[in-house]
Amino acid sequence: MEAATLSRIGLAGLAVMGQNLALNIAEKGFPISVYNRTTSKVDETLHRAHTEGPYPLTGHHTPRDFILSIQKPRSVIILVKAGAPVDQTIAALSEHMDPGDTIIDGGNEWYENTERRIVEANNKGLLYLGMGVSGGEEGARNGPSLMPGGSFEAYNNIKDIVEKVAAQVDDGPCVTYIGEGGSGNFVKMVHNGIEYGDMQLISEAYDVLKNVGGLSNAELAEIFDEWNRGELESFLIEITADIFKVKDEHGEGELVDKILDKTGMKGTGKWTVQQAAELSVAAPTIAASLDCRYLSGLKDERVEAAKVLEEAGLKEEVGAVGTGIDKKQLIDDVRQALYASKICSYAQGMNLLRAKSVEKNWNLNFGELARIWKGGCIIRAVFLDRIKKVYQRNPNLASLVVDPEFAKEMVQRQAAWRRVVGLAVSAGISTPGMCASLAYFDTYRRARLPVNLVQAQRDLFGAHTYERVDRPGAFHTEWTKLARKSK
Ligand code: NBP
Repeated sequence: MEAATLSRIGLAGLAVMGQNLALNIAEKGFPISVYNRTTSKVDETLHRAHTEGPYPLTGHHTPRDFILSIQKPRSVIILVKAGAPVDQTIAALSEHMDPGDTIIDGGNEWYENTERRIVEANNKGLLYLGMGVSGGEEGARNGPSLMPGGSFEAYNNIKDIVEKVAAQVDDGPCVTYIGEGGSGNFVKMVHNGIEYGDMQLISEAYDVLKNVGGLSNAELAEIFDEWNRGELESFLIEITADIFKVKDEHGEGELVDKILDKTGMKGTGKWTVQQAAELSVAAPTIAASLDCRYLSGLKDERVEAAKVLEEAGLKEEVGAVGTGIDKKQLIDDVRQALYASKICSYAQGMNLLRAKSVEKNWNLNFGELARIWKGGCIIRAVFLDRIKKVYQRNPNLASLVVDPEFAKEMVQRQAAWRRVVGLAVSAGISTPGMCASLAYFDTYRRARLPVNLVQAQRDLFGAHTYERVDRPGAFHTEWTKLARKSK
């Protein structure tokens, strides 16, 4: 093949993400070769490149033809289902690749798989990147947030491409070299954990406004539209407003009320919580959102529990609380509670990233991470610009909670935050995310906690020793003997 006809880059795996990212890359003027195990998807992508373009995209039906159609050193993005399909795709493609070529896995991959594959690729002289891609179908097509980690040399080979295809915000493209090893996948995983937290908090705000405040879907749409013009401005608030406006084409009212209350999930939220536990980082808001997804899955059990507890005498308190409510005040309180809860949730996510960065020596730049999340991805929000500036001012900040500006905002909002949580608790409306955030705030900000008692208990039954507040050293006391002697 003539060098002039070779593509600049290749992409294998043409489901939702791959197809749209390939078209995005081609649209930006980078000739691209595409391949998929099931070849009908290759033809589908070619058709789209022709009708939406024409764009410089060529389709290939065998791994060999695909690889040989790319200019050297070759860069090949893989967007297939995470896990074994990635290994199988790498095996099929790498057979035809040469030393110096690069494999870029754009899937939601477990970071340790990426670290294993980096070593395997290096053994063949290949370079490797694990690149988190966020923004779903729309982001992939028009500008995602990209989180590439692994070989810096490989990153430099594709820097011009990813900087063009990523979402663009006021301070640059939503992509940066994240760090070595599996850091790109890890950062994407925590991004998803934060996304779980955001979605949970928004659903709680909806629950309180609907079931305590009595707001209709039309009113909710209006409120979320209004919130999207203020400090909460974000993709998730914007799409939530849209959701409330969609009518049910099969019946009365809005579609949102007809959706079964059972959430799906693909595992990145669970990994985030597992990693938080591994690293001894408290992430209660993210964990609460995961637990809520698990509980939502128990639909039949919940329906049964509602019956059993009603028979046991539990009364639905919601209506009773709803009658004496100042709607305007409630809406404003919920907005403030949501914002303050969100700060705590992001504090947890960023602290998890910091702990991992220290453990792995990744040297993550938190200001840059917040910046590349400002556009393209699901958690994109105006608020991330604030987080970026906070970490630019102080890269070693212990927690977002103690940044002077965020601290002030939380203090200003705490009365509203406590009112919402209190009201929800008395109405029997569970707000596990808001409660977890508030408890996190109240635990973190207290100079003294009641765990002196826990330490005493541990020392009593396990001789684990304790430290004292007034003198150094480890102490053990014969608690039971002393307590019973003093009787
Ligand atoms: P899927 O995760 O649904 O995977 C489908 C693709 O994997 C198809 O191209 C399929 O080929 C290929 N594949 C499978 Br399945 N097994 C294979 C094997 N053994 N060998 C070769 N190819 C195989 O696609 P997606 O939803 O586009 O997501 C791709 C990646 O991006 C995933 O890691 C996902 O978690 C991540 N992601 C998705 C989103 C989203 O919004 N969907 C957002 C962000 C990240 P076939 O056509 O021959 O079956």
